[in-house]
Amino acid sequence: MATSLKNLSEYNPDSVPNASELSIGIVVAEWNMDVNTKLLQGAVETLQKHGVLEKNIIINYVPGSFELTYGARVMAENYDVDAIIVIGTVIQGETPHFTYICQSVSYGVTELNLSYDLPFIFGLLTVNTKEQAMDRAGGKYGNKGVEAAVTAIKMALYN
Ligand code: DLZ
Repeated sequence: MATSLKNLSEYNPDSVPNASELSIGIVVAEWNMDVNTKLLQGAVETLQKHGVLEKNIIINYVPGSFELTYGARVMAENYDVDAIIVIGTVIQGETPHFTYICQSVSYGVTELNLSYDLPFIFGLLTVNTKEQAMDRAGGKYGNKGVEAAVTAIKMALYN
């Protein structure tokens, strides 16, 4: 479904289990940090809303989205977390860079999901313009960070 038909912040709170026992890792890319800060804020607020303690939210940073896979793997190896969200924003430019980065992150996150007994959540915006990114980082189409946090809680308690 196209994002323009869905508000990323809308969900049924009753469908989200209590998360007070969970620890959640978040890896954030520094490229497009103005957008990613809003995604991170949406994710953290949503985790806390459902009971995750501030001390149990571990946040690490990597230079760009391409490095998210490695950052998430290092977090999985070094922290006792129940799910890991990767947050980044890739904006289409004039070169094929966009395609390579998006493919790399989606492939990398899939690989991590298959390699670890731990869910890795895809909190990556892949958009054509900065405006489209802001629309999905707390703007008119909601906040992808909220969606990623809800997904992380559900998948951490998935059985
Ligand atoms: C190089 C690059 C470009 C062109 N665009 C983005 C982007 O839109 N979003 C993002 O998160 N990172 C970008 N990067 C940086 C790469 O992800 C990576 O950090 C560098 O290529 C170094 O490996």
